[in-house]
Amino acid sequence: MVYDLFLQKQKRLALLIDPDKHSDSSLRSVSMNAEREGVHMIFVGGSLVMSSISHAIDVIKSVYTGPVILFPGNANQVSANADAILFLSLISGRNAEFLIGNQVLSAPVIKNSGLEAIATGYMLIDCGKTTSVEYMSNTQPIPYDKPDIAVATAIAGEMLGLKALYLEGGSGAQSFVNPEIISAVKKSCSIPLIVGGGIRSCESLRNVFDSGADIAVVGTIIEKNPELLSEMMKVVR
Ligand code: 1GP
Repeated sequence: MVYDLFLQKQKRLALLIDPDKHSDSSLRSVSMNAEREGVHMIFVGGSLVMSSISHAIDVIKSVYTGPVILFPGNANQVSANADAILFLSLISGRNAEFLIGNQVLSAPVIKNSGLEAIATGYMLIDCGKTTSVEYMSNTQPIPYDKPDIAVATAIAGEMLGLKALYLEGGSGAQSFVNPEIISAVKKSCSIPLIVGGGIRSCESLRNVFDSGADIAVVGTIIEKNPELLSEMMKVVR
């Protein structure tokens, strides 16, 4: 089970791949890099994905042996070729379509596919600019300096039985999630904590882990600078 990996008390690095940003050959090369460096898992998805997710997963899996996990922007981004799916509910927002609507649409497909679904409370945190998630989901992020709201939201998610929490600054965010929010959420909940968005250096990765993230997610910076992955894996180790 992929979720067992989330429960192990070790820091993990996930590489986010948006299939639309790659040709087959660049997809193969980022995935080979992830394999070589021992990246713990690959997340696949995006706010808008126009290419075939199933094909992208096949290409990734042809060279990468770790778990490939769907990180869907909406109900269309489901593929049985993945090992698991983050079954996200956007609990920081108040848009019923992203709290439960897309989940109702995709649940029967996921069930029939046999995909492992990891129920995850997805929380968008303001990190300095309007992100694709904010725009596409039509929800407001939790303010950067309001750890109390983040904690209340996270506790509610845990009480509802969610299996993980995801603090999202948004892809390409100006800064990563406020460390005060990460540590406050970590202290108040016991389910695995995923943090992503705006992590651009080893220093910020270290900060995210030190604040309490169990799994950190990087995307944009590795697209720009693939060599950094090796340095980031040293931080994780
Ligand atoms: C995953 O959206 C992030 O949660 C990825 O963000 O592209 O800024 O690394 P970056």
